[in-house]
Amino acid sequence: MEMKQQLIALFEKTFGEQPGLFFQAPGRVNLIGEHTDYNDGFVLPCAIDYQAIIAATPRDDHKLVVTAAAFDGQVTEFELALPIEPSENATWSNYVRGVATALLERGLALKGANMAIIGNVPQGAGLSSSACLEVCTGLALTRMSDHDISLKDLALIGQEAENKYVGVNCGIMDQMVSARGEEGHAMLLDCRSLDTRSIAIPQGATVVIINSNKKRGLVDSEYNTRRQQCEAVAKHFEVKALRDITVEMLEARKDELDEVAYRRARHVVTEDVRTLEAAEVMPQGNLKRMGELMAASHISIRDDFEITVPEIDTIVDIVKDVIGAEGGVRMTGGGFGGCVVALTPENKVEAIKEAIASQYETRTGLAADIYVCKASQGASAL
Ligand code: GAF
Repeated sequence: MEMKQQLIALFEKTFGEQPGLFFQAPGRVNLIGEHTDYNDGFVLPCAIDYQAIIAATPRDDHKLVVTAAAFDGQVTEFELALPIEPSENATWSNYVRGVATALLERGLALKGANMAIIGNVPQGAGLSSSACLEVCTGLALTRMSDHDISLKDLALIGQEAENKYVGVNCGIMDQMVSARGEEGHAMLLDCRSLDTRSIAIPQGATVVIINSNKKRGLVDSEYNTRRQQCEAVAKHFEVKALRDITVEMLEARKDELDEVAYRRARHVVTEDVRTLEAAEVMPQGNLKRMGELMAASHISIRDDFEITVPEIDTIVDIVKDVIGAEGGVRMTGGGFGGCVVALTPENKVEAIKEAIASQYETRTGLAADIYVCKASQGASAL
């Protein structure tokens, strides 16, 4: 059954009525610019054709009653008034509760609703299943209460929910591209000004995601540690963020830093340079240069930022052998497991699938999943 049909069936079963409204927000894959967003730097992600969908109808009271297909149709409810307590037995709903809290804290009154949620973004794979749920929830809650707030603000509200309510100190990339992605394009996002530029994915090139299915361990604590390490170097240089340091500045004062701090910072400042170049060469169809930049990015997150795992490095090696100089491959997302992204000519996709099928499990004991994606539009009413 198609995902929307499943959602309608869940809604009818739970609430005994037809849903009136539908909203969607996509997951994302980051082509390049990793762990640069919270350093006020540059990122180049695209929204993908995997998404969260919400079906909803308004209620006459101020209660939000919500169910999720991925959690056996578990139902949870709360009043749309501050404070909203986190749920201990329906923890998935804390994304919804966090977004409602952030909206109410901005002084936006929210009308009650019945809501059902479904999605096909793999959870915990680094493809932003939580960010798209946050953005989709924000869109549904505001549109149903006649608040016409911008997609950019919805992204900021989603990030606030994740930072304050869920406790992951993430940057703005995931929510922003889920809210504002454009079909056929990646988004160059300046994470300081929040200015964006649409960057065309070249004709004939395909975005392929390979999920290592390696369980991501310690990801939140390691993520927050990396962020603190970056902030400490920025403080040492007496600048607001690593965005304000060039590669030359870092090299000139390298001896003032301990070795790990230096490598963390070197990843970030060199990644910004690579990301800006990628935004120039990709729309020109220069997959060869794009491949070099993605390869350098992967080495940098592996050796300097130390957020890859052997399974991920294995996939990168397998795919690199298949595509050679005709595209790029690197780990994508927060790290410590998750996914690899390849930007490759369409005619390499079958060979990538075959190489992964014949080598990955033998080398790691895990089976990978492969998603051939289209760069998609951001959040919308359906
Ligand atoms: C996670 C975070 F949520 C993003 O903000 C970003 O920092 C990313 O990791 C790494 O680039 O997805």
